[in-house]
Amino acid sequence: MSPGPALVPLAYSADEARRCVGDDWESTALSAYRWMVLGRTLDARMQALQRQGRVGFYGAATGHEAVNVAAGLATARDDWIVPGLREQLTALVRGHSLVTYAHHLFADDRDPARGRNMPCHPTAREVHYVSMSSVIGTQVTHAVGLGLALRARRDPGVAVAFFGDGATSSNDFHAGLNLAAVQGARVVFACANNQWAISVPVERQTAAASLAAKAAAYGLGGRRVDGTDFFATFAALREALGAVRAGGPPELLEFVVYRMTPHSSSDDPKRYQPADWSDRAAAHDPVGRLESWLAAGGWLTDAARAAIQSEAEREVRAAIAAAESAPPPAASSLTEDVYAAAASRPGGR
Ligand SMILES: Cc1ncc(C[n+]2csc(CCOP(=O)(O)OP(=O)(O)O)c2C)c(N)n1
Ligand SMILES: [Mg+2]
Repeated sequence: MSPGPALVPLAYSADEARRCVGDDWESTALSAYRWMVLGRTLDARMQALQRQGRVGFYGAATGHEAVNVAAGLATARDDWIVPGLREQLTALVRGHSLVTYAHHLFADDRDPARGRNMPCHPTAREVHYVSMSSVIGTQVTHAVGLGLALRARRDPGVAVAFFGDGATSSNDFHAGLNLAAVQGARVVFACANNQWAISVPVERQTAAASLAAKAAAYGLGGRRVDGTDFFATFAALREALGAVRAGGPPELLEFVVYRMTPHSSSDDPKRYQPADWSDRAAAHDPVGRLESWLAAGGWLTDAARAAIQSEAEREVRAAIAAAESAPPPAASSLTEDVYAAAASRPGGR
């Protein structure tokens, strides 16, 4: 086998890392790396389980880990995550339990949605992680409504609306950015541009020079950020969140990432991606980039790296075992959580 392409290195001095992340940059970067390894491990395992028929559906976020972890670490408890299709790791970083997430993936009786929602569409109320909608773009306007409510209630939280490059062609993207700008919603728009909307490459999604450039049409600021660079991503999110929290206008951040897996377990990218795509994506692997930066600086030894990897595998295995031992929702529970109480019917049959 060929060794594969060289990683594009992260070129930060320790001082620059401190400027991006803060005085605790070393522990934050290590913690980010741990979470990124967990996300990567979870994706690999779940894609395999889907192929074995043990979970019904899975959408990996492989390649998006730096954005998802930075969002988990840069947001505050009061903030809200309104996800696109791939931000489950953000919910975990914000404190959602991996075991509960596994119950959701197995659609069992301990799934908070009790198997009613499609697997890989979690909701995590306790960490302000709104249920994912597969209907592309609709969450953008939901987040704007949330951001208006936060402002009206003088709530310190900020809503972070995630969406993909494909969603920038949806009506809701345009309506959402316009409304948020005009009304001053407390929202940060975070576009994870993984360069594909299933089989449609981003070049066919827009003729604009960037997705960030679209912000100008609504009178907003837009920034294009390397979403495979944890430091740049964290700094951009922290700055945007701080500015909106301080009463500034909404902002659009475009995180350029590389989708490293099929769109979902129902997709076969060999039918449409160019042959060199996976090599290009591998060169921008966010986990590998942070890992080699940490190793080169002496902050991550081989032994620590191996320990982090095996701990992630242990955690994922334990969560799967817990989920596989839980019963499915009883058929008789089908209308529970739908009606407030079973209505007694006067003169009913
Ligand atoms: C309104 C709507 N149209 C089409 C689809 C089918 N669909 C599911 S995912 C997807 C592509 C989404 O691409 P993008 O926004 O870039 O997000 P990514 O999957 O790359 O994270 C499409 C077209 C849908 N779910 N909703
Ligand atoms: Mg996309």
